[in-house]
Amino acid sequence: PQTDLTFNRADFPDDFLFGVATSAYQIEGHAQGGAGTTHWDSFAATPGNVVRAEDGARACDHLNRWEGDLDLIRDAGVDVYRFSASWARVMPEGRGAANPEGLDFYDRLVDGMLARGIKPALTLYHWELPSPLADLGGWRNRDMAGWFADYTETLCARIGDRLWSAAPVNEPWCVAWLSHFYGHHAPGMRDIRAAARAMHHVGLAHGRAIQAMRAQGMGNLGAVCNFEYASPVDGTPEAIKAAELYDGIYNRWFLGAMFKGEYPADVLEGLAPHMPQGWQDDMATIKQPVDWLGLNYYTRKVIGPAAAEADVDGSSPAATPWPHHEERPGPLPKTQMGWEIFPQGLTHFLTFARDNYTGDLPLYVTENGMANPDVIGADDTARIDYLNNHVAAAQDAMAQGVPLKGYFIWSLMDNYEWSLGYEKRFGLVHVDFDSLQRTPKASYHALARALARTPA
Ligand code: PNW
Repeated sequence: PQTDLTFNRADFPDDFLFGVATSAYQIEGHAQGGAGTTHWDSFAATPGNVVRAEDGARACDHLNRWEGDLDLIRDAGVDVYRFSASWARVMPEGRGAANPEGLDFYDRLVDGMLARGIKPALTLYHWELPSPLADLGGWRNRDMAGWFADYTETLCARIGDRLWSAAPVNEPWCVAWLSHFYGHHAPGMRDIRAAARAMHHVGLAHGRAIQAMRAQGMGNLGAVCNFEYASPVDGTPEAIKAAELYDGIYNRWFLGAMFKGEYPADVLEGLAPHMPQGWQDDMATIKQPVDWLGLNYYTRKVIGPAAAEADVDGSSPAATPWPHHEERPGPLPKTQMGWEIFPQGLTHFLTFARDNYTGDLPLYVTENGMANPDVIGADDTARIDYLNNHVAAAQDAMAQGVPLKGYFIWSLMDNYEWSLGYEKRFGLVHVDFDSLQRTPKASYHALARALARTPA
């Protein structure tokens, strides 16, 4: 194990950017500042959905501690901060009147970044859907695209002039599939029809938001998708087919829509009966020109065909009429999330995106990092190893000509890890969730040293 990061700024082109990432609901403290309730508040309150039914009501209290948090980003020598805004903080009902306190907060936050020499990279939607819109069907409802474009316009009218970059939706796969097919995230549905609709409407919302920001004259607009390498459990045709389908849903659906205006045929074959009427007419809107693609990458999954008789009570996706797959235990070392560590997957997806979808377009790794148990001080070597191995994997892709322009670590600080609550710690900075005190970990100090080493 290494106790220091093995890379330097000098190993990268002068304009290569290093960043850290967070999201609104995971850090801000959602019960404060006039934000409306979201589907994550109600999902978390329903027993069985979230570990210890924890929610984001207080989280890291970033709403009141943002200045110190921005100081931490600056002091690590980080170039760019990928943050998100909460729709329900900006528009408590999801539509109509804006919350002045919410707009003021993001306005101050952006100015605070600029004052510290940090580039602001906005994500408009990182999963906290205003409850009134969830009650109208949320992502199952086609009207979401228009409501999202209106929210985008309202927020960007206030802060769009000072952003370095903006992206509409964090990880469309999580918004659609993880939340409506697996039921692991709000709204916790397990329904192929809901999932298919969400898979389409979230893409449409992306396209409409890009159009809205272009109309305001904004530039450097991108898309942020997540990727998981799918390894078949064995060489049987069934396992290979299951892994290909997993790959199609996860890694090819949104890239196909956003960059080619078409869905992958192998996935569409199963989803077509569940798609909303007239979806074909939306493909031109989804395929908006963007200025960059962001890839979030953490792990691979070992995939096999599902056991035929699994979960006949209808309580799990295995019972839905869909040619599904099943996750199998993998042999590689794992993080605190139980996720296998597989850096080669990052090289794969960077070259895969370039070769099949994005060509010369700038790419960013917009999230990468690992959860490591709650230990402050020196014992953060697993995270340092993880970062070393993944940065090296990104450099492999660059050596193959991939136009990678930056790398963001998830996350600045420990935060609300969704259905796994506060126990999974992704932060470079430790947060004590009683006192809310921040303590930089060994990985934070290592990053500060790596970024201080300037190109000759
Ligand atoms: C990403 N999965 O989420 C998110 O963008 C972050 O908000 C999150 O904290 C981070 O990764 C770490 O989990 C994911 O179950 C959450 O496959 C879950 C999955 C994938 C991505």
